This record gives sequence, structure tokens and C-alpha cells, in this order.
Amino acid sequence: MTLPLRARRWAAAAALLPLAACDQRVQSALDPAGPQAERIRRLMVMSIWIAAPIAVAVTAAVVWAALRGRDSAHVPETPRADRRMAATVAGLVAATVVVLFVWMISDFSAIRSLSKLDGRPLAVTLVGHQWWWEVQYHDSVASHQLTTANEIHIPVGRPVLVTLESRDVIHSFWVPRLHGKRDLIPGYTNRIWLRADKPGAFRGQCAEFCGQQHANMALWVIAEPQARFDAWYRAQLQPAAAPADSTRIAGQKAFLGNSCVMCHTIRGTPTGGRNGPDLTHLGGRRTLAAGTLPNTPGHLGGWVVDPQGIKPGTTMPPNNLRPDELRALIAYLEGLK
Ligand code: HEC
Ligand SMILES: [Cu+2]
Repeated sequence: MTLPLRARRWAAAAALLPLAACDQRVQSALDPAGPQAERIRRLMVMSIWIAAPIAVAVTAAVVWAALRGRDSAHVPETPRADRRMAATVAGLVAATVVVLFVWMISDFSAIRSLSKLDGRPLAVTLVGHQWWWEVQYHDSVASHQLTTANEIHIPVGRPVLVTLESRDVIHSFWVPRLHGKRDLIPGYTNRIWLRADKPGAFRGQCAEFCGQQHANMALWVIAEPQARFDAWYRAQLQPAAAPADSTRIAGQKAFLGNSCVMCHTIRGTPTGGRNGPDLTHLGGRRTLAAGTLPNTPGHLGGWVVDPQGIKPGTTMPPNNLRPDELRALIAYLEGLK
């Protein structure tokens, strides 16, 4: 790549536009897709309905007092007006107490119903890394455990208990259509319950500043009917298919012969790196580098050659590959469905 850095950054930004354009529909807390996001939305709407009239009334009173005060500054107070004023103030204080109580109780009840869901949960651990998400699925059968990255698939209607951990700094998991935010804290285990009540792809975002590429740390929660989820899970448990044609065989050789193996795992090959995302089924993911790029051969090539130009600061080093080697590597990686 010989483009100047600035041009490369613009190209990366332009590549994001189609993703950004669809984000509003897939990442709005006003469009809940699960019971908890719905509860949060209701609390917010209620708060606005309580607070907005009060804000309007207080503003009106201040304006009224300011205008009136100027003419009546020298009018002496009568005992009757005094008593009326005291009654008004007492009434408003009582009303304030009632409103704050109603608010507090709805807040407590919302927090209670957010904390847990009924039913046997799907257990997932989400590990935050600068700047990507490791996703581990737990199962009582060891060979059914699964590690993937940047995408959480869940069955519609089933509660999911997400355990949150971090390898480096504090991150925050936020999928606005499903729930509020919860931090991923190094050395401390947090939890969050989720449930999606409709199928769909819900975008999430790291919501706690975690360094240079914090803004490029997104993920997708993909809710599917149970049968489709099961099929996805079975496919993910499979090791990567052995490359069938000569290009892909060369691509696998390039992968195994380069530094990639230090940081990445492709199950079914002699690799075990854990510093970067698991690539066993990379071809099936929607995006690359935690929602930063659409998963297309062109973007994949750009990423492998120059990850620093796309996500400056990422720990993945640039790669100096021969053009034929790069093409083969792209074909191999994209073929890992
Ligand atoms: C020093 C560790 C390291 C090396 C070596 C390395 N990578 Fe990475 N790789 C990473 C990290 C960390 C990420 C996540 C970056 C991010 O999203 O911020 C990553 C991300 C990726 C992704 C995107 C994965 C996803 O889920 O979106 C691909 C594809 C990839 N690397 C391929 C390669 C290939 C091919 C090589 C060898 C030519 C390689 N990497 C070498 C650390 C490494
Ligand atoms: Cu983060």
C-alpha cells in the first residue's frame, strides 16, 4: 500500500458509511427488541412526562415572577397574601415529595425487573480486549464449548446470561435495543441478563472510553429462532474445513507460515494464538475488526496488509505479503464459513 496515511484514513471512513447509515435502525434504545430495553424505555418516557410539565411550569413561574416583581417591588405585603403564599409553598413541597416518591418507586421496580430473567439461560462469557470482543459459549459438555469473536448469536425468546470480563482496561457492553450498559472490568466479574423477543441483528458498542480505538469497538447480537441458532452453533463447533483448491491451500500455507499463528486460532490447523480473534469461521461474520469494516475480500485484504492504517494503535502488526500470497490468504480466510 503506497497511499498516504491521510488518504487511507479517509478511505476507511468512507467504507464505514454504509454501516453508519443503517445503525440508527439497529442501535436505537427507542426501538426495544427485548423486555429489558422495553422497561428502560418505559421508565424514560414516564420520566419525560413527569419532568417536562414541571420544567415548563417552573420556567413560566420564573418568567412571571421576574416580570411581575418589577412593578410590585414596593407594594407592602398584607397578612392575607402572606398566608396564601405559605399555603402555596407548602402545597408545592408536598406535591414535589409525592412526585419524587412515585419516581423512586418506579425506578426501584425497573431495576428489580432488569436484574434477572426467568428460565434456563444460555451462558455466554464476553471478554473485552483493546479493541475487540471475545465471545465464549459454555456448555456442560466440554467439546461443546465454543470461542468466537465480535458477534453473539442468541436464540429468540431464551434468556442469556452474559458474564463480562476484561483482559486490559474497563470496557462497557451496550446493545441499546436489548438492555442498558454494563461494564467489563479487569479482575472483576460482572453479569447481565438479556433476552431478544424478536429476531434481528442488534448493534452494540463499547460504551466506556477504552483507548485510541474505543469508537471502533462494536459488536453484533444476532437473534435467531432456536432451530437456526442450533444449526449455527453446530456449524461453529466444527473445525475449519480443509482448503480444497490450490489457491486456498496456498492461502493456508501463507497463514501458517506467517506471524498470524502467534495471535490467531483456526481450529483444525496447528494454531492456538489467543491475542487476537478466533478466525475458525471468519467468513461467516458480518464485519471485520469489531464492526469497523464490512466483511468483504477487499476490506479483508486492506486489513491484513495495513491494520495500523485502519485502526491505528491495534496490536496487529502490518504484513508485507507478496501479491499472490495475499490473494491466496484472502481466498482462504473468506472461505472459512
Ligand atoms: C501480534 C498479534 C497479531 C498478529 C501477528 C496478527 N494479528 Fe490479526 N488481529 C490481531 C488483533 C489484536 C486483532 C483485533 C483487532 C481489532 O479489531 O482491534 C486482529 C484481527 C484480525 C482479523 C479480523 C478478525 C475479526 O474477527 O474481525 C483478521 C482477519 C486478522 N486479524 C488476520 C490476521 C492475519 C491473516 C495475520 C497474519 C498475516 C494476522 N492477523 C496477524 C492480532 C494479530
Ligand atoms: Cu472498549
